Amino acid sequence: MSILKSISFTKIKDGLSKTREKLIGKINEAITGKAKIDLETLNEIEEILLSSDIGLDTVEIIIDKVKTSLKNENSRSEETVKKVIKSELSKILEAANTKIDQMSLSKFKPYVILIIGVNGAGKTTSIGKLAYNFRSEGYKVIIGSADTFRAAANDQLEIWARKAGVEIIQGKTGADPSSIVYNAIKTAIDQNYDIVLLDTAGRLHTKINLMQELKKMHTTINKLLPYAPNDVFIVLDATTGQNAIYQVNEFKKYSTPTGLIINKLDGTAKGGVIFQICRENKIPIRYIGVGEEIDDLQVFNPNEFVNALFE
Ligand SMILES: Nc1nc2c(ncn2[C@@H]2O[C@H](COP(=O)(O)OP(=O)(O)OP(=O)(O)O)[C@@H](O)[C@H]2O)c(=O)[nH]1
Ligand SMILES: [Mg+2]
Repeated sequence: MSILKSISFTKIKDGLSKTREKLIGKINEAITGKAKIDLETLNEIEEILLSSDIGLDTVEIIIDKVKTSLKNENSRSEETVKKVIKSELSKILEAANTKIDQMSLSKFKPYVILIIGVNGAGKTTSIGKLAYNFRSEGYKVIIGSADTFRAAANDQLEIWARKAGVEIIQGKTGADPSSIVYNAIKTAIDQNYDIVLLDTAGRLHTKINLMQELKKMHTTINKLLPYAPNDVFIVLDATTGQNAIYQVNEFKKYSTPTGLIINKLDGTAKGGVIFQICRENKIPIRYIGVGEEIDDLQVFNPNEFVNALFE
């Protein structure tokens, strides 16, 4: 897959407008027209960064860097401040995302992606959007609806599958999720599908039985395809802020996540949480959700993200 193909800079920019207003807009207000950046202004900037959920450690690092560069510069200009903040934010995202491989879709057939996360994070919508993205690139996609926990889950996923124009394998509410996982993968093998997307029930780390069910799904997948799943994406809701970091750590105990999908960035002014997530978890962000439409899932690219914030 040419992963950059599905990036729409405009969508990312629009989706980040709340965070941009709160973060960059406020910083601009604080520094505009100041001939010299004084301590009071730096404190103000620190407050602004903190208020968008960037996280204390990260903010301290940024402010230190700004101070150092202001000392070294002859001109204590507003441009210097913005340049340093932008470069520090980029570094954080790049450090956590250096290991993004091009998905080796051509090497594995079927390529299996398991989607996990807490209730309401946006798993099902992400599956619909991913299915749409992959199908648009010419892949033959099948969805396994392994959320048998909630009665409405099947219908919801079926609507998305129809929108994306892909096949779906479902089971009855209350059925063993692993049985649907099995059927979906078996069908994919028999009928020559390229990609299997597996939706799962929302599960909280406190629900041990649900977390253990995840392990079972992994075993089932392995029975049919020893190399799979190729990817396990944890879906996070950006509006939950700091708690997202905790969720990732809990899911790591029961699964082997390869990437993150951060949703609902359009609905929050605290999109800065993405920097903290990158600093804390060494798992690359693969996609970001910036809206509820089928084409609102964007491939995550650190540079594009920071550029969109500062645009
Ligand atoms: N604004 C916005 N809404 C989103 C985004 N992603 C998901 N949503 C909305 O979030 C709500 C929950 O999404 P689902 O996909 O059903 O979440 P889920 O993780 O499958 O939920 P459960 O199956 O109940 O655990 C829906 O109303 C989605 O439309 C996003 O990027 N932006
Ligand atoms: Mg769901």
